[in-house]
Amino acid sequence: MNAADLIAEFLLRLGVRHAFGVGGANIEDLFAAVQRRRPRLTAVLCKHEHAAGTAADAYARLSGGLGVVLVTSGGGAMNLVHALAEARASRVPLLALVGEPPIAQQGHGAFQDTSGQGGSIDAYSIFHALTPDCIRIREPRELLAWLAHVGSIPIADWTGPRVLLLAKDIQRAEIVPPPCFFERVHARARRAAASPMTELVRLLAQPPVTVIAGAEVARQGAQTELARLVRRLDARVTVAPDARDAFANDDPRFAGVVGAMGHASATRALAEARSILLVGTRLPVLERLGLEACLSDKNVACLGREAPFVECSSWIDCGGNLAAELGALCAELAPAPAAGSEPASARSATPPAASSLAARPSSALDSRTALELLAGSVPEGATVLVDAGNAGASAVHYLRAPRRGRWLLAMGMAGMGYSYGAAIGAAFATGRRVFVVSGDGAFFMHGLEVHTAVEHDLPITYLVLDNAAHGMCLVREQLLLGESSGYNVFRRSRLGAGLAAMFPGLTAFDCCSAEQLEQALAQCRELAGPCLLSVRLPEVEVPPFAAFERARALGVTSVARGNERQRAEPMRAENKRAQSRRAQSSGAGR
Ligand SMILES: Cc1ncc(C[n+]2csc(CCOP(=O)(O)OP(=O)(O)O)c2C)c(N)n1
Repeated sequence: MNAADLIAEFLLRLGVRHAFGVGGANIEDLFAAVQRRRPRLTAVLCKHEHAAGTAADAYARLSGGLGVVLVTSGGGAMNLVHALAEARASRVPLLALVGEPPIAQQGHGAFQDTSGQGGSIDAYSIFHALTPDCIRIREPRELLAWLAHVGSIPIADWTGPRVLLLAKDIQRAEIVPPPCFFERVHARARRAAASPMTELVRLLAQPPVTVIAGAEVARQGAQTELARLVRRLDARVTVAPDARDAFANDDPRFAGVVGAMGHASATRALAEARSILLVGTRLPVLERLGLEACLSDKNVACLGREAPFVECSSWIDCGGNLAAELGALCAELAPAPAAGSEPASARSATPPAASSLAARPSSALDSRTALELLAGSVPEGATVLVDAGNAGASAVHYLRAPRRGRWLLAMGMAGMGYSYGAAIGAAFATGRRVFVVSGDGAFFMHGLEVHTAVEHDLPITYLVLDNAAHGMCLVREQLLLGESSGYNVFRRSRLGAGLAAMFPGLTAFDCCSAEQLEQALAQCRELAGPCLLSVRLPEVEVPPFAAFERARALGVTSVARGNERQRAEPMRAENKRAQSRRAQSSGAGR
């Protein structure tokens, strides 16, 4: 077999069923090897390498397995940088297979040369800066050694992406794997839990306990073990913004989201606790904003794969074994209170406010109303993908995670547009409906990936909160800088009408009122494939974000769109002058 076939077989042994990518001369052999294994292994063509990378990222986060992305050299490789940075920052197990020109041509003017030779750019240096696990294969036997090494590491123990740079002739080289080569590849082996729990048990014996659950909980499939532990501790639960799926949002013990986009009820639950248990989170700044003072006088303990960013009396490094460690901790604690009794912890927990739609004028359309209407259409087991900006902050605050579903927010890079590629990976990983919530700015960055959803008739509902602005930046400019220069606003567009015309097969709407959105959602509920709802927001709202709390407390709910007309007028005049100059000079040359 050739090296490309060997890699495709290797992926199959790792449990990979879909690989995402964009083709090109230097990666076509790998694409072909993957496609030859359909339907066991299928290549999904994305429209941009960033989307392919984020599709693989979401596929890994949601399946608990490995995400795989295939790109060519040159622009293809460079387009992958952002997605790999997110996977690295969020510790997502992802394998990037990056093609390079044939070795003999490298440094001699090869097409899309990324070898670093002969004055070309060096893809190795770039990817190595993103992940220590980057290797350029120079000979086929190096590939065998690398695959044997990587294949022996359980996916649960990967702490980020790995990059394999493969020249085209290496992909085509004949390789004979040693006997039993594939038998040694581990897909998901897990180590047994063996950590000493004594200190943790002692700390947690001091009630009341409040848990802060992070994204690792759902990614490691540890929700059931967490729920059992919480009952055993009679604890309350708060979650990180990217971890709404760690614990049932309608459980009486649930006290809301912590941090910058979070709920006052979560802060209260933590303030009232004597002991705080971090589970699967390191508590970075956006998660601990507003909690620093409260954390400083508590017993803080942590179960997670990396040391927390906050002072902690006890940290158990559970690697990829969070579920097992939670189970072990539970077993060491005193028995739970009698079933059916009201959780003591829930008595003073106020669940995050859910507004009454009836209390609002029926046609008013703001982010909160739109999200509450969307919530009625999100079934159990669905996945919600939340993008950046005001849209993301509002979704974190107002939208609940679906029961037994998943919730994804790329906090590693917080890069706009993550959700468009990720939705493709999510749909393939779960086979269930995926809901994307994004701003129009994020749509303009990566929204054409909707075409991939149309291509595969994927069950994805896109909700674009269209305020014709980079809303979050506009609010910052006005409320934090005290300026209003207008550069953050755009001209209005009609995404629904435009996309429906552009992509036959896509059901798409522009919704200007709550009634229109309700009707559109009702139609979308009948669909098996993709649909897009562009919600026209008349104002740029001040989002539920800690930095703007003071303004919101003063009743400032939106900001002016700035002086874009004044800014645009001189530009239009300048354009007209330039046009007439061009017309004159081309006339003069005739
Ligand atoms: C790739 C990337 N570039 C820039 C930013 C900085 N940024 C954060 S929010 C935002 C504006 C988001 O606009 P939009 O998607 O329309 O959402 P809105 O805030 O209007 O709801 C920008 C530019 C970012 N997060 N990611």
